[in-house]
Amino acid sequence: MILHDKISAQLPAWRERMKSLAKEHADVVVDQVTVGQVVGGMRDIKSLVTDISYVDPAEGIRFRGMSIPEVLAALPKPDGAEMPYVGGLFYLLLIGAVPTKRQAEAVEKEWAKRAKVPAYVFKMLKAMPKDTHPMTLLSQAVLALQNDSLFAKQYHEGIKKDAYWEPTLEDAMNLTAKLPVIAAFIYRLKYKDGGVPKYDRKLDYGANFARMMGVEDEKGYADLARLYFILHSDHESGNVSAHATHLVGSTLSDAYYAFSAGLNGLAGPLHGLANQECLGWLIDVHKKLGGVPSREQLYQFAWDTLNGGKVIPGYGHAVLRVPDPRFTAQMSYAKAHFPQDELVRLADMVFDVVPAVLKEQGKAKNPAPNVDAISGTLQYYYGVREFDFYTVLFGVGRGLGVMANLVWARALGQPLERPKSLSTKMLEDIVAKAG
Ligand code: HAX
Repeated sequence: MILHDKISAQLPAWRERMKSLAKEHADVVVDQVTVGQVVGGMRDIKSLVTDISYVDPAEGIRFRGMSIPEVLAALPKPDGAEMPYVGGLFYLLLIGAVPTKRQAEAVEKEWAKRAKVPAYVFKMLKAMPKDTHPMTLLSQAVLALQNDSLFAKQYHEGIKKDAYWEPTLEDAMNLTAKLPVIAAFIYRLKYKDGGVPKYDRKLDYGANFARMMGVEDEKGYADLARLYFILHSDHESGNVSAHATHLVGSTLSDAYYAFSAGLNGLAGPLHGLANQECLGWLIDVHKKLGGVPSREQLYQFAWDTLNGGKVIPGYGHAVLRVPDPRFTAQMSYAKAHFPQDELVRLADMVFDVVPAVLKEQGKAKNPAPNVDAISGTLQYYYGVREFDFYTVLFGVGRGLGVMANLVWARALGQPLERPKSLSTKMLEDIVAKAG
């Protein structure tokens, strides 16, 4: 497989670099840790390593050193499409180079071969209560596939440590291939007629997803799906879904166990669930204020939300300190394709008004929009209007980033994670000693 051979060729050099850091420079100090960081959710403690993506607080995400606009311009596209192959993005994340069209298509072909979801998974999903949250269904489906893990099987047969990454790559390909099928199945099971059409080997990941979802404008939605999955794929290693996947994977749990854990983290309102909450907030504004409001009305509505003790979803970020380039990319897409849509106009006005309100309130370190401030609006336009499904879409995209990371974590022999905890008294003693 193309990805296997490319990783294999790079591996000796990466292993040398990692070995040199671990053996020769292990005592070099990276940073200090403050009491504020220890009691404050470990913000900014530099303690994870990944070469797949990096979030610059003042600039946003770069995938393998490339900004979002650079990625969207450089990756090859299916004929007639506006957005690149998702397979090309997966290649970039795993290999660290922009693929040719043929290479991106080779990844797409691998996915098409592996997309079939075993019938028992669908049967299990169908047996769940009708009001089960779609994220629960997605996480369950991923866990149910664990039975097929090649890594788990080969590990128990005694595979050598150096080769762990190879069945992990197989698991990563098998899992990412099935995610859009499972997601579309969940959508149709919960909100439509149930069942999905078979994966079409002639179509790419994005087009297949649009077809399986059964939306009206398949071509437009295929481009949105490509954009959405690419933008949501990776956001360095410290965010909850990536970190939970990595943490669980560090026990040598396989890709399925690890990603199911990551999805459970993504389901939280402070993380992936914010996209459904954000659109809910926009629609609330629209309904209560009778359409696109005046700036003054919106200003007051935002303050009412804050005074009600709630956060404004889609705004703020733990690392970023500027508007999220993933927000900007989606807003540009919406403005280019359907600028007159009322929710797009409203989201744009919110972008104008809410940062000022958050600044006045003075609490949020970053008053700018994050990825979730607009993503639901785009789905809504294409007729995917079931809010609680939106985090599932995020999950499909996030699968790409965390799986690429898991493959490299195995390839470089990243160890079991085990940070140290202190008691409150110990912290107080440290403070007293510092004077
Ligand atoms: N509205 C109101 N208050 C906000 C706020 C917002 N959008 N963003 C931050 N604040 C508040 C925090 O609640 C916190 O208040 P307290 O001191 O009373 O606890 C204070 O400002 C400082 O927070 P911070 O340091 O700026 O932000 P954190 O790193 O703690 O949290 C969050 C980052 C993204 C969780 C936060 O900004 C938030 O809750 N935003 C709204 C929810 C959201 O959009 N989540 C999605 C984030 C992107 C993502 O991961 N997607 O998956």
